[in-house]
Amino acid sequence: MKIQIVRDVLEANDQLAGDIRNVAKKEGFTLVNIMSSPGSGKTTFLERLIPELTKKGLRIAVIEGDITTTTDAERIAQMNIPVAQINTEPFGGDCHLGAEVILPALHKFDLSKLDLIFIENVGNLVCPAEFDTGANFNFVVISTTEGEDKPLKYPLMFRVCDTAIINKIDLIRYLDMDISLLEKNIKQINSDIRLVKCSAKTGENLEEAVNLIVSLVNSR
Ligand SMILES: Nc1nc2c(ncn2[C@@H]2O[C@H](COP(=O)(O)OP(=O)(O)O)[C@@H](O)[C@H]2O)c(=O)[nH]1
Ligand SMILES: [Mg+2]
Repeated sequence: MKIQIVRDVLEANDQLAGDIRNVAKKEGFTLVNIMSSPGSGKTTFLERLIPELTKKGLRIAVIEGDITTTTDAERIAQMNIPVAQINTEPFGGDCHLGAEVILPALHKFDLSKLDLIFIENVGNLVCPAEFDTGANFNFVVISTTEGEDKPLKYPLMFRVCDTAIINKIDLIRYLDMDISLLEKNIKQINSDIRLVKCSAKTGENLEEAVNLIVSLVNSR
């Protein structure tokens, strides 16, 4: 019985995720879901990326997911782009965003005026990977301070993502970490995943992420 309930929840979510992809196709926007553990640099990455993507002519909005607080949404709103905040605390403090909360958040925007919508998912390497948000592309941000073994410990996250952003490369020189081992572990879980190494803090190699996102939007 319990298993049946879980299956029903996931099936309902998958159906709504399909509806979201239909809305994206009809309205002509691309939806990119960004996931990571807390503190990997999702918001900093968006703060750096969005001005560059705007310069390339993309009209952008962000859906911010957190259990509580609007701090990230406030950081994003400073860039004068549309932001929708989802707090999961009123409905049980969910550790992920499901398609049922993404769909109404999308309708807060004037979708005809947008090319690209980012979701900053709740910081967590487990639950967000289990729920399809309806995104066209899934990114995981993994920072150098998290250790080389996380892809092996949290494989589903790396399996469902098409791109892994290895962030905080500016810190490597201070850390006892082997970045090639981290890359090897990510590829062991998902040999097709794209890897982009950058620093959202210093801006090092962010151009590669910018160009990648522009090409993903243009590919649709
Ligand atoms: N050194 C360094 N710090 C970073 C980098 N990216 C983010 N941070 C810092 O990491 C902390 C968490 O970043 P934040 O963007 O809030 O992470 P989030 O929880 O994934 O959204 C903040 O103190 C950021 O300044 C980076 O590339 N290098
Ligand atoms: Mg954040």
